Amino acid sequence: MHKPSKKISRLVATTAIAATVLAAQAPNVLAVTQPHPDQELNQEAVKKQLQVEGVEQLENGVKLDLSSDQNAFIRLFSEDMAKVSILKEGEEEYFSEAISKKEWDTPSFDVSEEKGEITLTTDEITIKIKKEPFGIKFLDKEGNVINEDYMQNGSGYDGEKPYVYKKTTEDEAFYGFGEQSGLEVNQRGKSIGMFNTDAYAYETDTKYLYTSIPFFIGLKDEKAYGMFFDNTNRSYFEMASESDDYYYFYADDGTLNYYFMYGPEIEDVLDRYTELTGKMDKPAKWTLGLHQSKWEYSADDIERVAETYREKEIPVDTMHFDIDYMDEYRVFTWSDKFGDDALHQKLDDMNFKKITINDPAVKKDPGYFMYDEGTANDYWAKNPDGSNFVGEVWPGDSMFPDFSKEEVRDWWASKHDILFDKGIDGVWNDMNEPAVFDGPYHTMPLDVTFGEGENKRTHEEYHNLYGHDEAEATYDAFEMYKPNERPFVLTRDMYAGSQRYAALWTGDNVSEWDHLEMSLPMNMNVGLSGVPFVGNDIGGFAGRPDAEMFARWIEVGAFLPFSRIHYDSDKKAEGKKQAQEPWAFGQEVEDISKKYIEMRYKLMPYLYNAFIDAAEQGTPVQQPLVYQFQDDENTYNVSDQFMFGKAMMLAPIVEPGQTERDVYLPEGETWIDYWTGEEFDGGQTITTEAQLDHLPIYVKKDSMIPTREVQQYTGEKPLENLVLDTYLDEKATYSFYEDDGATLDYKDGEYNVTDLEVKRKGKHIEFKKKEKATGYDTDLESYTLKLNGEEAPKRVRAAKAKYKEVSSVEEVKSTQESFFYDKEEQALYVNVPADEKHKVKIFFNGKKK
Ligand code: MIG
Repeated sequence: MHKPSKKISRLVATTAIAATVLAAQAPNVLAVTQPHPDQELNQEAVKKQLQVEGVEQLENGVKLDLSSDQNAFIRLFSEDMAKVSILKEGEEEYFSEAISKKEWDTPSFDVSEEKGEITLTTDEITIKIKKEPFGIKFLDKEGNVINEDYMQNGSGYDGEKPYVYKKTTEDEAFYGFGEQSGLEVNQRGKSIGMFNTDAYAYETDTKYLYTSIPFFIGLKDEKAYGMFFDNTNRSYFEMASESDDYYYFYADDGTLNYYFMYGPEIEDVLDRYTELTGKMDKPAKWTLGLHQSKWEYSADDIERVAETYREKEIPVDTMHFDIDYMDEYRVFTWSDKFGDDALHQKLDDMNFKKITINDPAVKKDPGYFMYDEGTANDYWAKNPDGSNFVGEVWPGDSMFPDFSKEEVRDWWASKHDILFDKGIDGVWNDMNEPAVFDGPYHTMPLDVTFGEGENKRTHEEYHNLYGHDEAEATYDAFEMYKPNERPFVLTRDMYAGSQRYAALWTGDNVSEWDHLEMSLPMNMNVGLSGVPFVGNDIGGFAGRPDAEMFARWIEVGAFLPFSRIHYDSDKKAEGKKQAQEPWAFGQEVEDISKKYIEMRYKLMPYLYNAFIDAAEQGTPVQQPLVYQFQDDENTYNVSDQFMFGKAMMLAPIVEPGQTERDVYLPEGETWIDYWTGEEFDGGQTITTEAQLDHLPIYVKKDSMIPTREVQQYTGEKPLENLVLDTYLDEKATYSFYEDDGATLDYKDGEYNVTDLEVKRKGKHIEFKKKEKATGYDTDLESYTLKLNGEEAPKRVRAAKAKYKEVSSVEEVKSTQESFFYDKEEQALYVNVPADEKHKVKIFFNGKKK
């Protein structure tokens, strides 16, 4: 397999030192924490194999009587997805909170049995179940084996631990697994653990991070399948880490059940997985703008930073309020300065959106309404003896809401008017591992309990769901108080399915080069785990970047799905007072920041549409190359390049002192250097220069990228002119979605979809559009078709109407039925009225290009 060469001086040692220094300064609260030691499987136990002793056909699959008093249920949820459950006597089939769709229409299928093998066949997959020993094989309709049990060990329980062994071969790649450290996108060879952990200043080899998504994609022979191990306990994935012949996954406890879904396209796997676990909502547009944040901004700082953005005309939408806004860290309270209406008014007047952090822990403080109400109603997590669990977090001794109870979630949601009444637009959930400073391994003891009666669960089982349920409660607050607004919840902790409620930021990263590098594969794998809305603290949270690092980071940061500059309090920054706003590093870096942030705002229609795909099909916004190019094996291990939406590929510099890098251009496309217009064939590695202000970007030929004029904040100006930045070979198309970007009115059909097409037809080029949905009252007056790399035209017309030639880009945008040819740029601009009924034809002098 090809791997683009890298000249890396990895700063692992430096990061380790930085983390230790930072941790040493405030040992109790900031130590890099790890959960209790990993539990391993007993190798003797997993050799014991199960036998099938009886078969019963079910409405949607089969039930098998297994030896050792176990039962297996293999159910078909669709023609390409099956759920496998292996249960001990008396246990019921299980759905965790991850699952948003439980009822599926059973696909038509056949069952047969011969030669000790049971076969289930749908139109898309075949499942073969071997009876002695018990083992499962999934095949595609051509009979290729897609995935099969590793028969030496198979699947079952080692005591309380459910496990599954699968066969693999050296060429199989693995992606997904939620939020993972490391510099590689392909997770093959790794030992992965899932136990939500407050991992302040984590490193490239930290095993446990904040979020657990026990889902992955296997890719072999260019065919992809998904595997979702729905078990909320701490789980482990040994991905060919011990042998190239097998991988296995298991959990500390709980039931054995997994979903297998077949692609063969990665795209289809994700679409199906997010049908099962839910898709993200269409986001409010403002959430896609830039966010600015710092722990320990004073109220004055917030105002001053907001003003400076506007003065310097660097686009930004949102200021974040970190924990200091509260009255001594009591959740749902405001301290005088931060609660001052004048501050909120000023921010509102400058058209800022505002997000407040919120922590789960409630100060143990009789007389404080949250404590009193929660105590009176019995809302807290409990010790095994039934008393309330108390643990230390920011407010000191605290209680932990039992978010597993609907009643508690409703109560929590109902308190958000305290934030919303100040005009807060979004809520940021932190510390929801939950982090407990004085608890074992920085969280609660595993025997703390949640729920009651039948629903009672230990912390051990519930741990990875705590953040998920808090996110749901927060999401519910929007439904309660802002019923026609699109919610925005940002969370640090997720389980599978949390994308239904929240966006994810990847916690307390560090201002180190390898963190910038690591952010790429990390986000790409989060995206391949059903969570498109992800970002990392730009510039790094812990520590402080230097000018070069910040410049390179903002170049990537401007293209993150969730784009926020956020940094640690000065106390912990090793004495450095270096600030992390775009202007804090001198003029050059300010200019670079502005250039790329403006580019994000220009690309807003394209970015918003990428998010529409995310909401409708589970499509990641920041994609690894393999997502679109799974037929090109050379993409499988490319970890430092990514697709930003469908058409743009970014190859950032993520190492110090570098001014050039190698770029792999996937096969099957022609690639255009976004800055120079130079064309390259796909299927090769090129070397490109990249001075400090230069982010290498390549566009797929035959693509159309909708852009608009820059705004200082989203919603500053109506979208009246849409520029279709087009790179044409034969035919470029775009299906443009538009709605108000803020409310839920799209659910009542208030949206537009316009299919746009530009086609080369011999000596002329034709532009046409077709309205597919017209429910939204658009402000759009015209399209500016920008054709890159074309000759000067002879004439442009639509039916009988002749478009007139004008002499500048400004003029072409302000007139209609006009065109302008920019000789230097070799770009042709044609302004087409939005209500143009006819095809627009562009004629050239010369021969067909
Ligand atoms: O124990 O609220 O990850 O973004 O600034 C630290 C203060 C608590 C951790 C979050 C970080 C936030 C910080 N929080």
